[in-house]
Amino acid sequence: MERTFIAIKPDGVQRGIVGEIIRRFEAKGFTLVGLKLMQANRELAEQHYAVHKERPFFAGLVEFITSGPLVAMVWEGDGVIASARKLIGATNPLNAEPGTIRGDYGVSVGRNLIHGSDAPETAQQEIKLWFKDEELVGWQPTITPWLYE
Ligand code: IDP
Ligand code: MG
Repeated sequence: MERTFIAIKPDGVQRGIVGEIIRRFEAKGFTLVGLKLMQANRELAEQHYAVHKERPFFAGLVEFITSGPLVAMVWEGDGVIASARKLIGATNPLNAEPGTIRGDYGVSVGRNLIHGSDAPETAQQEIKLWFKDEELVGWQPTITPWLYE
């Protein structure tokens, strides 16, 4: 089954919507296979956002993402990478549809609450970057037959 890396950024933790975000992924039918509260160091943040290192917002982004606790997660399910991006909404919360996490809770691109991997290759890289193998638990919820035919 497909897996994706999701992080509730420090603003999401400070805003007190960790439970609400996890609830949305659970309610959708995805399976939590990794979860930890942590504060990312500069090296980890720079590696995670390496693709953006030439962008003008890079320094501020790394500063922000390392500024406090975040919640790192791995979620599993059929099509979870693309579906999570839909649950999350557009990068700029002002463009994100109501009903999405960024659309419901955010107002600015630099404080958009949550990260989700954008493709299978990045999902694999990010999961490896943020989690050790032994921190991930493969399990099958007993409700699986009620989610998949
Ligand atoms: P994504 O998180 O929706 O995949 P990306 O384009 O990959 O969006 O950008 C990564 C992160 O960088 C965004 O989630 C946001 O936190 C930050 N970011 C992107 N564009 C800007 C900007 O123009 N100003 C400030 N921060 C930005
Ligand atoms: Mg991205």
